[in-house]
Amino acid sequence: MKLAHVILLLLCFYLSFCKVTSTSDTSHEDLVEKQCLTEKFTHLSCHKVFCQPWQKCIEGKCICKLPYQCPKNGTTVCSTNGKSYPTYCQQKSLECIQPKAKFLNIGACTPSGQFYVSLKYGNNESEGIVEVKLADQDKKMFICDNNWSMTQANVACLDLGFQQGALDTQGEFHFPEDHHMNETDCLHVHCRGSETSLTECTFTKRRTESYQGLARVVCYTQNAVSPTKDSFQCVNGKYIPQEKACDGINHCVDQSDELCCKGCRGDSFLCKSGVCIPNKYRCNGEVDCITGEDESDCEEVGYPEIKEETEMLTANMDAERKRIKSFFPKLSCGVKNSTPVRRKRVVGGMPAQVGDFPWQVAIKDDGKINCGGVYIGGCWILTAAHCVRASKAHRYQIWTSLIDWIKLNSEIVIQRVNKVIVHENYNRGTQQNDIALIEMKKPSNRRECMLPNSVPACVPWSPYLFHPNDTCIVSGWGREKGICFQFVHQNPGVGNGWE
Ligand SMILES: [Ca+2]
Ligand SMILES: [Ca+2]
Repeated sequence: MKLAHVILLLLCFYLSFCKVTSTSDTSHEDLVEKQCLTEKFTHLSCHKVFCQPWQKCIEGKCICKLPYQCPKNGTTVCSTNGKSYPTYCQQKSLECIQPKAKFLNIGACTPSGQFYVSLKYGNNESEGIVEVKLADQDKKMFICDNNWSMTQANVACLDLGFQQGALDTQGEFHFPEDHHMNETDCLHVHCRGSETSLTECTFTKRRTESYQGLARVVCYTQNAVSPTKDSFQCVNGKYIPQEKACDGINHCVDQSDELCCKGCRGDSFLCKSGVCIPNKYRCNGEVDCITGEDESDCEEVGYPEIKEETEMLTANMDAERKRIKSFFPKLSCGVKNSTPVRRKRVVGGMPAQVGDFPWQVAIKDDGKINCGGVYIGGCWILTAAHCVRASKAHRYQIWTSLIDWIKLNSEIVIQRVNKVIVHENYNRGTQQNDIALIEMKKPSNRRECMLPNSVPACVPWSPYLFHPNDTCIVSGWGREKGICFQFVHQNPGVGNGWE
């Protein structure tokens, strides 16, 4: 066979291979939701993503917590300002307020413990082969290039003061001729992408090592890139290629390339909130989508853990971040007590069973039940403003666990009302802002209201929880065959009037 034939054969093979793998290729499709971009969402937009454990969500923005608002449990952490802090969360909350004081190492500060990262053999100071010196080691080491990606590269550039992270993880940099090094002697680093310094990532060394390439980076500088029609502009001003948006990888550093997506490309997963997350975050035991679906239907998905012989050189701060999160209150709303039983539903309403809607309450006014309400936790009930009057709080009773108004069930608990708060802009004529809160009376010897059979409904924590065409269920009391029942309506679930 002639050489030309061999090349042709290889080309055919290559093309057919490409054809097979590109059936779901979305690399050239624009998956970005243009309208959403005008909102300028970033990693600090808590209607789209969760805040860090050292931040709190106020009106859609992640704000720094104060150190005392962190959980107390944890290990001492040393910061680059030379001070030790009792926990990682406290150090990060202070760093959030004063960004110069970064994480240095776990444990107390030591006089010699400095970490630094530098770029070697580049053509200028914004590029090169990545070299680090870990806080508790004397020797400088290079980083291996397997597992080296934009996630790691962005953190390295950020650490070096390039606020927009990395441009590329490639680059032709050569060792000087007289340089001799053992290229198996490099470190592995794993970052989550939200770190502000490379020392916050986990460094490991594999025990058995063969020849490795070394990690390279070109950091992003303003004049490094001129935008084209195929560029995506991040909220922080960085330009990235259009096809790097909506692929689950945070190229922008501020995550703005992953927050306005109608689909996701590559190895990533689309949250209902329009956010692309890496596929490896699916069913990993941590809720990453603000709408929670990355952790639902997880039975079949499970990745076997590949154990490699590695030596941990620095602490795993990502595990520490997850541990801090585990101290926060768990989601305790919107989940009913009873095990769900599959039943056929009738459009138009059907009787409910005990425990089906444990947040549903009835508001009794002068012996009649005219309105329902929703228990939202603590002593609070949410209802419609047209159902109540602030001046008549003493008249109302809250009946919980009521199923049948004619045949009273044994689970019912009756609560007195302390206060009614009607929306300050409620308009009785137009029914605008038709919403009110009812505070129930606490038992005299208790600090909280006790509702043994009730579970609070979730108050939406993001406007992206619900979408057009989502199926909703409306619960309340209605008349069915002349008897008063708690009933449910399935789609079309419009309206809130179940009087
Ligand atoms: Ca991306
Ligand atoms: Ca997850």
